Amino acid sequence: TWSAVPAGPPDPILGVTEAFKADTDQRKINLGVGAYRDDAGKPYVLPSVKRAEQILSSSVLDKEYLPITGLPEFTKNAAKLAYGGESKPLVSNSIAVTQSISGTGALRIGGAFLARFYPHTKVIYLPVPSWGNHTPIFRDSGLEVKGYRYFDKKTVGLDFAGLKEDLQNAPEQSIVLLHACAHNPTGIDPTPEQWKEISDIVKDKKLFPFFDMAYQGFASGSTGRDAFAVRHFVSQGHQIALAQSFAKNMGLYGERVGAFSLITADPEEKARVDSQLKIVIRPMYSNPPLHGARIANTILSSQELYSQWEGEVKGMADRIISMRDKLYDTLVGLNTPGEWGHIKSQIGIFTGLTQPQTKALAERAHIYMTSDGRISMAGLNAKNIEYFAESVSKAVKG
Ligand code: PLP
Ligand code: TYF
Repeated sequence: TWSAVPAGPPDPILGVTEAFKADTDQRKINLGVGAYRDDAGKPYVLPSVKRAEQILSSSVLDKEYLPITGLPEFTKNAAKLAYGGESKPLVSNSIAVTQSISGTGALRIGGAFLARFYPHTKVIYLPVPSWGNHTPIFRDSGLEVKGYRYFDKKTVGLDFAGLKEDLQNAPEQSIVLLHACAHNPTGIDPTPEQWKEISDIVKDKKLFPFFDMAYQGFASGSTGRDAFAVRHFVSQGHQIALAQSFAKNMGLYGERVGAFSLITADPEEKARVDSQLKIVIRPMYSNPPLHGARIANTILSSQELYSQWEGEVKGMADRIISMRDKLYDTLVGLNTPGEWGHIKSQIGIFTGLTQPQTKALAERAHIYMTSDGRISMAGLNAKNIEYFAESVSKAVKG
């Protein structure tokens, strides 16, 4: 029956982990997947998450199905975290929000909703480059994917002129995907001033902004500061779509906790949109998982746990920043040819090396990263950073 099914390529990110696992060298380092590791290189379960789980396990809770759009307290609190408690559309009950299977599921619900109901176009513009899963998610949702310029190889920074030109030249009312903070894979974000200009172009051209916020808190260490772009757009009257993930900022990766929201004109429109979100979701997976949403909601709804969690997010962000400083200092200290300032100026988990270095590193030094040269800074720690820096230095010197 399946004789005509061709073998597909492995996932470019998760495939790196497979190669890493197969390597028996003691010094091996996995900088492929963007998952946080503590300073001992181990997966990190946040203490606030452990406390929330203790609270949940001592409560009498059933395992009944959630509603199609998830745990209502969780979605309310997730929206508050993203938009801020004072957000006008939030206060006026004009935000349609549903729980999702983490950020990926939120993007997929959004893609499917837009493909079905956005009246103006089926084209979505992604930054070049973008997270590798964006293109398949939106394509499988029924949208057509195009790109806008984002990364400037020459400056290892934002191609702001190219970005503006491409958005200005896009047909009016096109859909534009924006990484809210900690851009994956480049680690380069627009400045607040640049976000304001982007917001103006989006308004001028009547573009539809779809924000992907997978790293709220990871860029600056503050969830409020990292929501700047989202909140600025909303304050300017944009009716945005937003995909949120709690995988990274709560370390809830495998629990699959996320939210998708759409700003609508008023509560009556919100109710109609809500009803159609349910119709999109119901045949996909009926209703979302319970446990992770309970954990996230326990943290978001307790003042004490919330402040503890904010401290833990900052701790993760700060550890990554300290690794950036250490890597920069060590590379420069070893007189490594080239300009390494971007390691310190980039934001969030990821930093880019170049492709020939990637290959040399994997082959000679047992260091694994994606083939575009992206490294996950979270995989570096006090024990392996010098070996890593020395290996990069050697690879660059040739
Ligand atoms: N969006 C971006 C930019 C990401 O980097 C990721 C994961 O790394 C996601 C969305 C979705 O992740 P998840 O489905 O685990 O929340
Ligand atoms: O960019 C990353 O490393 C994360 C991890 O199907 C990831 O997105 C990779 C593949 C995937 C889900 C998460």
